Amino acid sequence: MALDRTTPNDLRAFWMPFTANRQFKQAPRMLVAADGMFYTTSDGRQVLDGTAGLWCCNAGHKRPKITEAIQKQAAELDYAPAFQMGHPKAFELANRLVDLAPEGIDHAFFTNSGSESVETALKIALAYHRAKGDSSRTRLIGRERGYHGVNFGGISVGGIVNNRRHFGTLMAGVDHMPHTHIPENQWSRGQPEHGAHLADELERIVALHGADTIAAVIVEPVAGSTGVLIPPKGYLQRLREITRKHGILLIFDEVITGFGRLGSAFAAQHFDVMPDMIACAKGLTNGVIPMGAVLTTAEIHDAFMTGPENLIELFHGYTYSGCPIASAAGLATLETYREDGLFERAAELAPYWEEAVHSLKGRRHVIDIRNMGLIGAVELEPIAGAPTKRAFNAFLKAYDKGVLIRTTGDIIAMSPPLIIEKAHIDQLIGTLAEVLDTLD
Ligand code: PXG
Repeated sequence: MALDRTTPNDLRAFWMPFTANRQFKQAPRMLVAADGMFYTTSDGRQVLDGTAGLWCCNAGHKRPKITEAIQKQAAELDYAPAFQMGHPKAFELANRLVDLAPEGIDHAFFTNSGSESVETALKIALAYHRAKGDSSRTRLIGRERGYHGVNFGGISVGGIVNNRRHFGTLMAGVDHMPHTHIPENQWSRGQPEHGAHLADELERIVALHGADTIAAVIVEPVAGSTGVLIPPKGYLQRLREITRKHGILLIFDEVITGFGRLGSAFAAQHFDVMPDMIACAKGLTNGVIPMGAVLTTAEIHDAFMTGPENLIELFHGYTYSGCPIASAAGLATLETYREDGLFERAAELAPYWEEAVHSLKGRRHVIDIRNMGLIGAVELEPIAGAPTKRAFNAFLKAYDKGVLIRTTGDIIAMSPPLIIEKAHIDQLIGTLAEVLDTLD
């Protein structure tokens, strides 16, 4: 098949997301094909994918099983109404998902993205308490530096200032815990030692508002977009104890940690902390077709299953909730993960990855490095008066040298597909080392 390697001659109409549009359009970076660990650019270069797309292509690119499943599904049943109708694959996928999830998670509600999974989880939390007659529980608690997508609920509980400041007053009744990124933990490998006590800040919030006004706490077990913040040892356990003590639901936003990133299906299993809900997306379909899900306990689900059986229990859902092609892609993705043993592979490779990422200590401008599973972050000293510029320059130089990394602020984040080989890790980190040496 001939690849379209041309760049369109008019780039104006497409308003690109989370992108410096004017800068991009002066020097576009176009990807035209992908296979395994590599993208092909419009100028015919191979670029090693150090980020699994945007943390989503965990099985690497162009996986035959997933491609075939999508093609077959499109030819067989392209779409089926999602409300008051069903099709078999959505039910099948829900079963497979709860099989993968921690013991005690029994139901899946489908969405189309991480942002929608977050909104759905927050709404279920509010409606759950109301269904139980606890309707004073309306407050939602997030965390500073948290990223929970871009919809109004998500940016309200989220804690990234640029994602919030332009959009008015956001949702009322939200409070935030402090983030866990403290200087004592510089150069940490895996979970840092210090900071479990930061979970106790929830007690302060409970004392301020009263537990009976709080519906849920939402956190990313490992925060990604904000620059890779790893939970201190004991922190998530403490959060679970405090939420349980006060009847507050605990939601794990596993949009990036789900599907093997830490070496187990979900971070909940890796940390052995059982949340009440898991929001996921991305790796659910290997990033190939938009899809997300909220996974819940039977206790939450069953609280809605009361009243007359002819009535809708939850007034929520999307036209594409569990749509046939996404469901087919999800099933094929989960099979691919299982057949290739990719979660186990991520766990096996994690020590090699850790050594490789930390080998960058001592390079110019590097002020911190942290890692967990197949996630790594290299933080750079910002250029005085020009924050984000140094890391973005690293991104541009790395792309020119054939590796794709991500930056957020002055932090370089890497999250490769779980099929990565040691030689690819060497290429990724070796190229980044060269790039760091040439940065202003
Ligand atoms: N929650 C978390 C924890 C996420 O990381 C979302 C929700 C929203 O998902 P959607 O599918 O609505 O984008 C995310 C998304 C990056 C990066 O490079 C991270 C995300 C998206 C794009 C880029 O860090 N995470």
